Amino acid sequence: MFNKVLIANRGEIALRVHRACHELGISTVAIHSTADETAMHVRLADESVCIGPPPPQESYLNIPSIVAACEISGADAVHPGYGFLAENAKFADILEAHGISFIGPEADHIRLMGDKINAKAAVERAGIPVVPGSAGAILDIDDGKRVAADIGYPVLVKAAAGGGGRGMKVAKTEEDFESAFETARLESKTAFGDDSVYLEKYLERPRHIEIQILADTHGNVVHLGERDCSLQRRHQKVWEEAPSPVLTPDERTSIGEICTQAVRELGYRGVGTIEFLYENGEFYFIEMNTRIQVEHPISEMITGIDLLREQIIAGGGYKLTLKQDDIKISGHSIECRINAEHPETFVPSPGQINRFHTPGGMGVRVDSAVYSGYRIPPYYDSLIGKLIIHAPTRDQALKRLDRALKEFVIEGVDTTIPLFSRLLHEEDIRSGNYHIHWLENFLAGQ
Ligand code: MV4
Repeated sequence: MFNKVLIANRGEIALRVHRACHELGISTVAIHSTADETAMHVRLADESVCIGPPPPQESYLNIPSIVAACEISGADAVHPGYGFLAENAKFADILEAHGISFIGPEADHIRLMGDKINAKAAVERAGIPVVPGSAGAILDIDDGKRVAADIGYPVLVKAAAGGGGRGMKVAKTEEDFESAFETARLESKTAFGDDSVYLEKYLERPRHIEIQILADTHGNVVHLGERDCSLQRRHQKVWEEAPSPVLTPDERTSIGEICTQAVRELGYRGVGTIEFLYENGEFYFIEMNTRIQVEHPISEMITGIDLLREQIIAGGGYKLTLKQDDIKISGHSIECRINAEHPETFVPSPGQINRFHTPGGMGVRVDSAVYSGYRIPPYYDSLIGKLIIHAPTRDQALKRLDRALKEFVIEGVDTTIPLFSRLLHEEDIRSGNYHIHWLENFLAGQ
């Protein structure tokens, strides 16, 4: 097993990785910017290295500084967390060239899944259902209009380099096509430096359901069921739950087996998430994430599996001891992302947290790196922490969430806690009857 892991991240995920490493007997190295000298991830780690000034480009995204930190500290592996360099194939390549393990998939799998056109073709060959659409990139308007007519309007123009909804435009009819195509291309060129786009049938009111998979380098692949992440605002997840309120056990088994078989065929290693849109009982692949995700704890809560531990074991080339038959889904879990933002306007609210008191008791988990007196710097994302609930049933989870939100005290900055209390009163939330546009519609109607 690794002796020393450098954690190339900050905030709650850096703590999550540190905890898994320590339980495996692995020592940890924190890296931090000058804005994070007093951060909890630095205090907790066995060693720390300052790698640059506050802007992410000069610190948490600065590959030469991070490689230097590995060499100075003698780390034999890097855990990238999520965000920053977690899905940067070049970073994985560079680490490998320096004889440092990247705790994640092979660089080529990161590269494949980063190109949405190639990713879709590869998973389709491996048996995963995809959204009907163009066979590859669309190069000109006339070709696009022919393919769009074939697919049937409305169609969605998507960036091959996409993600986060950038470079994505709906064409409701052929009259809209030219403008949607040109706008998507321009946005994609600006955001990603690549103007390749492709077409898909536009699904109007789907849910976002993703399958968590875990694979080792010995052909063992398991899935941990799904997470329903339909409640999003501007492509940021706000509330996630597992299991999905709408899937049957048979649907879960069926899509889970399709995903594990595909991942085995692709020769993928580590944790991964296969994201689907789900509408009228059908799954349609949209993308695969090759990192540990923010919302991974809800899968841990319903399976009892420590995903970070398994990811590190698989990353070290060891065999997973888990078998699919050992994985039983038990109860219901909900995660609320608590951000330092105004609960109605979502304006970021960095600054000092004067008082921080977390809820506790049975079935309540808080993954956070803040403490009373901590000052949230303005340079990074606004996540204060994640409130994760587990209970035997969904109804009990909703009640437990309500009481945990009431216990939570965060003073000094605005937080999104009041939003969750409001959501708990909504009949559609109580019944699980929501889709990917529900939250934005709700917020627009307030
Ligand atoms: C779609 C779609 C409808 N139809 N694809 C948004 C980001 C990117 N990862 C995929 N996205 C979508 N792809 C087809 N064919 C609607 C979205 C979408 C969305 C997806 C998941 C969660 C929230 C969303 C919000 C708006 C649009």
